[in-house]
Amino acid sequence: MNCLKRLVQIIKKSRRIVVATHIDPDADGISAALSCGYLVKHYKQRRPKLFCHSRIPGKYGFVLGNWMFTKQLPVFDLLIAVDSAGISRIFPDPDYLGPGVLESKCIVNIDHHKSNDAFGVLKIVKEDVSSACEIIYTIFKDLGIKIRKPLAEIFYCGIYSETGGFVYPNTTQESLTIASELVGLGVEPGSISKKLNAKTLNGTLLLSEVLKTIDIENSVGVMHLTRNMLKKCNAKMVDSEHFVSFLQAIHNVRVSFFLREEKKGTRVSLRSDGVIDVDKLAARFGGGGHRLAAGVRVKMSIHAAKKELLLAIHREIRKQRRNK
Ligand SMILES: [Mn+2]
Repeated sequence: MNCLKRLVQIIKKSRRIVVATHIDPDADGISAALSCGYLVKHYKQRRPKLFCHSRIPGKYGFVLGNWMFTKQLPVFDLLIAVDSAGISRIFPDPDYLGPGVLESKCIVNIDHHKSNDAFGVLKIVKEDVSSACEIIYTIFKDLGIKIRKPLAEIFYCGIYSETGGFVYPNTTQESLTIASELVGLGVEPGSISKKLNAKTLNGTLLLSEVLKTIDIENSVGVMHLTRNMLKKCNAKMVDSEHFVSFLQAIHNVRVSFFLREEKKGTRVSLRSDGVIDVDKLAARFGGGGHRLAAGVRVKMSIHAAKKELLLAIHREIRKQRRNK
């Protein structure tokens, strides 16, 4: 049976459906969950519950409309996981559910990460697409389900964000075609990019603090954010979501990473121009993502994490050069 037929059949026969996105959700993760919400509603005439272990950042309020995510996992017999390479991206604490719970449930895995570990009974995993939203948009089209403006905006937000506003290498003819179709359905690109790119004043002041920490060693750029800086600027961690792109944009910087001090350790965002695969590098420290953009949390201070990562990145660059 083809996998879309199977997806529809699973949705139709399930009673309690939860759509879940990953921790620290981004626009693609949130939009993918919302659009799956519309998909379920189309077949069940009622909304599924949406779950995310983290709070949804306030700036995505306009994407949510009158939908809501819960941080408390509802009882379910079907879990549709989106934009998540592994189930640990949804439930970071493996004991959260208790033993054997996941094994006894029906899980659908809709994702676009190369590192997807193929969990779930039904996997709709494609790597050569821009975003999770692109996969779900294609599902709607293939199933012949009409897309109205509110849903078109949700898809557009996911694809726009995941491609960095149609500039990252995952911007393809297909993703631009879909964006164009979404505009045809009433999406206004100017107003959406304005909303998605809006910054707070305190977030901008925080950026000025963080930029002072830039350090470039050969072609590797690094900078950091401490909890003190957050306090000083009265800013929030989510204000720093896009900061790493400033580092990676510097002439001659080929790999960059941004360290953020958390309560228990350091969160690292990595970017590469392709000289090394940062997904693989992050995986060595327990994280993941894509070849050119990845992330990881380490139980180290900023200082220790910077040292370890610089070492690992330089070693990897040398290895890649030797192999050429
Ligand atoms: Mn994504």
